[in-house]
Amino acid sequence: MSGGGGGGLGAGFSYQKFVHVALEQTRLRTALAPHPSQEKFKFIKPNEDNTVLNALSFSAPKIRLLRSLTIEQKNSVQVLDFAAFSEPEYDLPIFCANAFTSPARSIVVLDLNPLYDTTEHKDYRGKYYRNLMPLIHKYSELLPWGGKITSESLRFFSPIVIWTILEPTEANHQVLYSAFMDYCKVWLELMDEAVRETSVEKIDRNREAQHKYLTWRAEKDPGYSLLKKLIGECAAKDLVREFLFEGVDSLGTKSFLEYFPEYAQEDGTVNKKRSMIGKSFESRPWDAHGQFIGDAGDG
Ligand code: BLA
Repeated sequence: MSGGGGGGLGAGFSYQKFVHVALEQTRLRTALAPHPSQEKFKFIKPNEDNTVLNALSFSAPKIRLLRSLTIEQKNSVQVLDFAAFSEPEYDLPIFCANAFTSPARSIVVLDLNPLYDTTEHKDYRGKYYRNLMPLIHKYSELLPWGGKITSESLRFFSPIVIWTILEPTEANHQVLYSAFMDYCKVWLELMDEAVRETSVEKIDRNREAQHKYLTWRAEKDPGYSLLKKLIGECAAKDLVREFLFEGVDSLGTKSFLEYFPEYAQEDGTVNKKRSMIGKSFESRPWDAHGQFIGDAGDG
C-alpha cells in the first residue's frame, strides 16, 4: 500500500499494526479485559486536526496493566508507546516498546525492562535474561546500538535492550516489526510460565520496584514534551499519570525525590533536567553474556 519503494515514510506506515498483532498474540494466551483507564483516554483529542491518538488499556490474570498509545501525524510523526506490567505477585520484567519516528529518523527502545537492576541483582539476570541473549545476536546488525544515551536510563534497561536510531525506511520498519513481535512473544511466554509469589515481603518488594519504575518514567519520559505540545500540559499530565504510567499514584507512596534524591534542588523541587550525569555509553555496555561492561568497549 505504501507509495512506491525508495523508503521514507509511505502512507502505509503505521504502528497500529504492531498494536493489533500484539493484542492478537496476547489473546491467544489470556483473556484481556478493558482497564478502567481506557474510558477516559480512548477518545482523547489532539490540538491539531492532522493528528490521531489511539489509546488502549487492558488487564488480565497476572497482568496488572497492558496499554498502548499510538500517535499518527499524516506523513510526519509516528509514535508507539506499548508497555505491559504484571501484578506485583510476579517479578516479571516490563515489556517496553517505544518508537518515535519522524521523517528524519526513528528513535527506538525495545526491551523487557528489568524490575531489578541486572548488574546488582545477578539472580534476576540469570532468571530472565541468560536464555534470551540470542535475541541480541539476532538483531545487533540490523538494529545497532543507538549511541550515547541518558545515563540514568541504563538502570531501567536489560542486557537484551534494543536501543537504536534508524532511517525510517520500509525495510527498517519491517525489521522493527519482527523484533517487536519476538520480544512480545517472549514476554508472553514468561508471563505464561510465571509462578505466583506468596511471600508478602517479596510481593511488596515487586510492587515498590514497579512503582519506582513508574515514578521515573512519569517524571522523565522523553515523550512528555511532545505530548504537552499535542494535547496541552494538563491533558498530558493526566495521560502520563493515569494512563501510560497508571499505578504511579496507587502502587506506592514514595515520591520521585525519595527514589532519585540526586534530582533534588535547594528549594526542594525536582530538577527539570532529564539527566544529572549526562549521556554516556557510546556502544552497547553489556557483553554477549549480559554482563555489564560499561564504557569499557570504547576506543
Ligand atoms: C528520545 N527516547 C529518546 C531517547 C530514549 C528514549 C533513550 C534518546 C534520548 C535519551 O538518551 O534520553 C526512550 N528512555 C526511553 C525509554 C525509556 C528511557 C523508552 O529511559 C524507558 C525506561 N518517545 C516515546 C514517545 C514519544 C517519544 C511516546 O517513547 C513521544 C510522545 C519522543 N523520544 C522522543 C523524542 C526524542 C526521544 C522526541 C528525541 C528528543 C530527546 O532526546 O529528548
